[in-house]
Amino acid sequence: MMKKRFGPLLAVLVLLLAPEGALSDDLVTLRLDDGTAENGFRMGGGLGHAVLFEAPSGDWTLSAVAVYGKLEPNRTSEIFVLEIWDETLNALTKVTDRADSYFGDEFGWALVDVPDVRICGPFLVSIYEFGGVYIGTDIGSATGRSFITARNPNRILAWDLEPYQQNETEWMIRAVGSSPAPEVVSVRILSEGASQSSPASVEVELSDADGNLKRATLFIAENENREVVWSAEEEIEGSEATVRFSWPGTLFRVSGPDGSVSPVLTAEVAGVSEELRPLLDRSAPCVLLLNFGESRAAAYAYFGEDGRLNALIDVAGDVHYVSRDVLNATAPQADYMAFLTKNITASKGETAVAFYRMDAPPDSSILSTGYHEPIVLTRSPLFNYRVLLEEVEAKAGDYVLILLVEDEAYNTVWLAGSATVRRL
Ligand SMILES: [Ca+2]
Ligand SMILES: [Ca+2]
Repeated sequence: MMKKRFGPLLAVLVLLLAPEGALSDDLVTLRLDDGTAENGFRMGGGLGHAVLFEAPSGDWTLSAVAVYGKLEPNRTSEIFVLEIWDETLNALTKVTDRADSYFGDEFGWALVDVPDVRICGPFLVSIYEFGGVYIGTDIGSATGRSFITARNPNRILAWDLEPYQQNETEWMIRAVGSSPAPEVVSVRILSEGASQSSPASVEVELSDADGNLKRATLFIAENENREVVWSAEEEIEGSEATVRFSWPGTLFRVSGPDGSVSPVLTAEVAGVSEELRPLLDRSAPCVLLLNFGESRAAAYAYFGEDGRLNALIDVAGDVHYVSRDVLNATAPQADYMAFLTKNITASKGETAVAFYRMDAPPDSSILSTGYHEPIVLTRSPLFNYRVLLEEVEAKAGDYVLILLVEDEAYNTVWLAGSATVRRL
C-alpha cells in the first residue's frame, strides 16, 4: 500500500499589531455571512434584501454598509436604495446612489458610506436594487436573520425565495461602525526577573468609556528572534480593570513519538469541574489534519496535569478524541474500545495535530501566526497517542511584552511596548 503523506500547511493568520504604542482599529464589521457567495439574487419590484443586526455596544455608531454584489447587464434601473431601520421598522437613515458607482460586472464588495447614525439594540440594513444588482447569497447554515422587506409602509414579508429556505440563506450585507475602544492606562513592571521560584510580574490598568471590557491577553516574545513563547489571558468586564500577569520564565513544549515542538501557546482550561481538572488542565489551539490532511479543523488539544493528551475537540464542538481516563470520568459504564471505534475520528497514523506559533517582528505592524511541524498521531489512543505537554525553562535573555485588549463590541487594542522582562 502506498503511504500517504501530509501536505504542507500554510501559515494563514496575520493579526494587526500597532508598533510602538496603542492603536485601536476604529471600524468594526458586523457580519452574518461566511464570506463566500454560493449564489446571487436580485428581486426588483421594490423588494429589499435585509439583514438584522444587533449593535454590540450601547454607544455604537453605524458609518457604512458593505454589500457583495454585481450588476445585472440588462438592468432597467440605474439606482439602488440602502436603508437602515430600527427595531420598530422606522427608517434611521438612507442612501440613494447609482449602482454602477459601487458595483461592477463581477461580484465584489461595495463599501457604501452612510450618514453616521447612533444605534442601540437591533437594527435592519436593507438594500433595494430594483432588479439592477445581484446580491451575493451565502447558502448553508444560517441565522434566520436575513429577510425580504418592502417600504412605504416599512414591513418584513413572508419568505418565498425558492428553492432556498430562510434558515439556509444569508444575504451578504455587512454593517460597519464603531464604539469606544478600550484604553491602556498604564503598564507597570512589578518584578522584572523571571524564574520559577520568583516569576516576573506585570500590572496593567485598563479603561473603557462604554464599559464593555472583555479580555486582556499578554504575549511574551523573545527579544532577539521575536518568537512568542508565552501567553496568558484574563477575562475582564466593566469600564475599569486592573490585571496582573506573571511569568515564571518557562514555555510549553509538546512532544510526540517522533520529536517535539515548542513554544506552544496554552491556556488554563476555564469552567472545568474539580473531577475533570486533573485530566483537562490546559488547552492549546491547534489545527487537526484528518485523513492525511484531506480535511482540517480548527481545534483545541486538552492536556492533563500530568501532561498527557486527553482530548481533541474542534471549534464546532465535535469530539475527535478523548482518552480512556476522560471517558471513565464522564461515563464510567461505557466501554472504551467500543467508544473508540464509534466516536473517535482521529485515526491512528492518519491524523496530525499542528500547533500554532507566533512571531512579533520588530519593525513590523503585524503579529504573524504560523504552524509548528505537525505531530502525527502514530501511536494508540489507548496510550494518549504518546503525546505529552511539558513546561520547560525558556532561554535566558530579554523578552518583550505585547498586550492585546478586547471589548464586547469587537474592538481590539494592541500595545507593543518597549517594556521588557528578563529570564534569569
Ligand atoms: Ca458561503
Ligand atoms: Ca468599548
